[in-house]
Amino acid sequence: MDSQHCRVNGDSFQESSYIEDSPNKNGVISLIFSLKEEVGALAKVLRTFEEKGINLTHIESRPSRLNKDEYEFFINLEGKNVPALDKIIKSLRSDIGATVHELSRTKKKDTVPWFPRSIQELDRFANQILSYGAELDADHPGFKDPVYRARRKEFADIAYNYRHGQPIPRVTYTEEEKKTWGTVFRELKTLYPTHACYEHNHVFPLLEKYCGYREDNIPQLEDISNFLQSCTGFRLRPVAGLLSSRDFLAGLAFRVFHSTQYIRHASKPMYTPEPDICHELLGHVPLFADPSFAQFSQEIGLASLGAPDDFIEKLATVYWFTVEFGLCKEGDALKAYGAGLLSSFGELQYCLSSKPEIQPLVLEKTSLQKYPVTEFQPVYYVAESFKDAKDKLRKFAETIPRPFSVRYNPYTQRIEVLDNA
Ligand code: HBI
Ligand code: NLE
Ligand code: FE
Repeated sequence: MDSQHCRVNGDSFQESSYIEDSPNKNGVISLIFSLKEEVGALAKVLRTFEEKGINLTHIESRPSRLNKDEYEFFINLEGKNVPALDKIIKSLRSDIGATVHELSRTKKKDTVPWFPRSIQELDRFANQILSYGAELDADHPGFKDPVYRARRKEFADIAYNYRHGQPIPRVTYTEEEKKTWGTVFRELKTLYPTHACYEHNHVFPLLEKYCGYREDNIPQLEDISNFLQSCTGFRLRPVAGLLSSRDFLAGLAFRVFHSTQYIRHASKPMYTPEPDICHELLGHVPLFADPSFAQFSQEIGLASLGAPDDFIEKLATVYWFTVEFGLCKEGDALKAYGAGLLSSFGELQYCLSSKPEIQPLVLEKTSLQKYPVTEFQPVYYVAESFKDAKDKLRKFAETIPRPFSVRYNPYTQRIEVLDNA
């Protein structure tokens, strides 16, 4: 993809991944429209674009699923002349009777937010870090530590320069970093047999055998990514810090997990509010090797594509209370499967104590729950099983107001956009 698609670094703390394009600035706009099959129908439409001086950069066609005598077209165009484009869309609707859906990256009423349609397009997220990228916040334990800050910058550069398909660069961790990992690894391992769910305990020995999980070794993302691909098709991509919920969830739709590569500050091994390599490798990775959990995660991602902002917030909340902080039933016992629990020695003990409130997972309710991000959770939600969580999520996803549905094609690694009947 060319450089005009790239986002500007430093555009921080926006909840969604839109660019506020002014009409004169280049942006990409996608349209889906359908036409009755007849000679010259498409040519007529294309001529309108030509007359208004709008440059088309991509076009795809296919027979419509809904109407046998119609064709659907998906086009990308340069959003330089938005007023002219509005006129074209109006005339497509009124003069030709076409159904037109606009997928746009600009925040505008009645448009569907832009989303990646191929796995390569995830490259566009690389520079969209919300916080903590290399610039640490004042209350971060590493804020006053120049060595830690310089190190974080090295990791950020790996992530910024990474492109889909490349091997993830291997990192030589320092003695101090290895010591921090060793502490976290050792302490958590004593809790897993009693506190972690079955699937986590099932996969963990495989990671020790094949991926270098050891107290004295920080495993490499590339090795883990290859391992996960052989289990469930999930892969890792290095990321410099927190992405927006929209971008982060979109990755899951492609079975791509954005993983940090740096480690938490040595002063706080037992709990950190931001993701780090301990959180990703000890918390998330074991479960992405489980087929049912992998599918659940991907479905959250698919549900997020092109969804409106308020729905993204609900999905992010569901993600938070399942993938990050979920508990599940195992017979009469409760176990942790949330990655934020499985990577924090402090919170893993706390979540199964009598202190927090425990609620059944009911997405209509869970999706509205407020939560703190820098301390232990006051409430946890319990899933009956991953399958149950997935069934609930499918029902919930049907309530997303979207004029289309999506499907992932694993052969082409593309999202197929389907008409909603
Ligand atoms: N970004 N890199 C990264 N890692 C996460 O775990 C993450 C994120 N952005 C948002 C997010 N998690 C969640 O809070 C949900 O909003 C999806
Ligand atoms: N609190 C977790 C930990 O200390 O590992 C990280 C949570 C990231 C969302
Ligand atoms: Fe996480």
